[in-house]
Amino acid sequence: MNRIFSGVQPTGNLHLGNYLGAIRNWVALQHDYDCIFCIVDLHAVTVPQDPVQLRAQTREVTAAYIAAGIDPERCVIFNQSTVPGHAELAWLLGCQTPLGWLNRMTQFKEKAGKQREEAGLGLYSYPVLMAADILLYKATHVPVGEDQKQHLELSRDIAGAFNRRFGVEFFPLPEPMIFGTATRVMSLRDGTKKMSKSDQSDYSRINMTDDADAIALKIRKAKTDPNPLPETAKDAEARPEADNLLGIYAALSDLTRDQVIEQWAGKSFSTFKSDLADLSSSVLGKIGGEMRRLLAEPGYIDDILRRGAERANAVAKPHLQEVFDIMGLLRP
Ligand code: AQP
Repeated sequence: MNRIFSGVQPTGNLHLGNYLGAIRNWVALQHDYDCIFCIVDLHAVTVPQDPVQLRAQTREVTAAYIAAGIDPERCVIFNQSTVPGHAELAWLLGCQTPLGWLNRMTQFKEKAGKQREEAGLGLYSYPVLMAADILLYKATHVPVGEDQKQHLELSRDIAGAFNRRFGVEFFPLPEPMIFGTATRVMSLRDGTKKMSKSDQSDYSRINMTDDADAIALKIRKAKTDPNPLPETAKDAEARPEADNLLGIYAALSDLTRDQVIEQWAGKSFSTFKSDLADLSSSVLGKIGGEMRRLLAEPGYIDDILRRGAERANAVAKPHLQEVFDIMGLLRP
């Protein structure tokens, strides 16, 4: 069976983008693939984290996976730092990765910004760790949002470079799976920026744990232009904030973007926004409630992570052993 690996960073408030761009798709895929879902805490520490918050957020992401419908019996759920193979393979693959490849990564440029000289080495080599995450399990498919496309391409390049360098067909080239109508959910305050956990403005994102009032307020305040809703897909494309809300509506209601445009063409934003708020609350309300219930039982969550780590280690260790052998690293 083909294998999926994917993950979310425990870096703050999980939002509608993480849900629609990633977690929701995983729920649908879990029946057809051998699935490994990680809480990527080693990625989180590429920027400063408060240790107390990091622990809490790791449990929160785990709760979100389960509350959204990922079955912890069927799928492996674990946090990355409990499987040492991720860091070990990242080192070995880093030794095969030219600096020029990493210099092209736009996420580093965006996250480091003007503080490039102060940014940590981990932030720079983040995509190598991501390649290691995937290749450690010889995953064949990686469902992610649009923002991770470049990193996925690099993972394929690194896998290919390793295979060529040692003359083997060891790592499969992982296929990105970017699908759904909301592969890139944008900020509610700025249709040119993606919805993000680290955005300073609370009104920019809908959190997975927001209640109905918070969701309604954020959608009401979402930036739109003064015109009625677009009449055509072309018109929508030229209006990023409207297009974003239409995409969210389509994803939450399992309709195509064109169907939603047709349904709301020329109507006022106020009725559309109130409908969108109801739709968002009905989907996220259930998940948020279940997350709160699970988070009240940290022992249950930790048990799932512990069992997940055992299962992940059992897959990872033999692969890493083979990498050592291929590279000539003696294990006396
Ligand atoms: N806005 C988004 N639209 C669609 N998909 C998204 N994803 C993230 N933001 C959007 C997808 O969610 C998965 C997990 O993302 P992540 O936690 O690893 O980190 P990120 O991509 O850096 O996401 P954030 O939430 O924006 O975090 P910060 O603020 O820390 O950078 C991935 O599959 C991602 O594609």
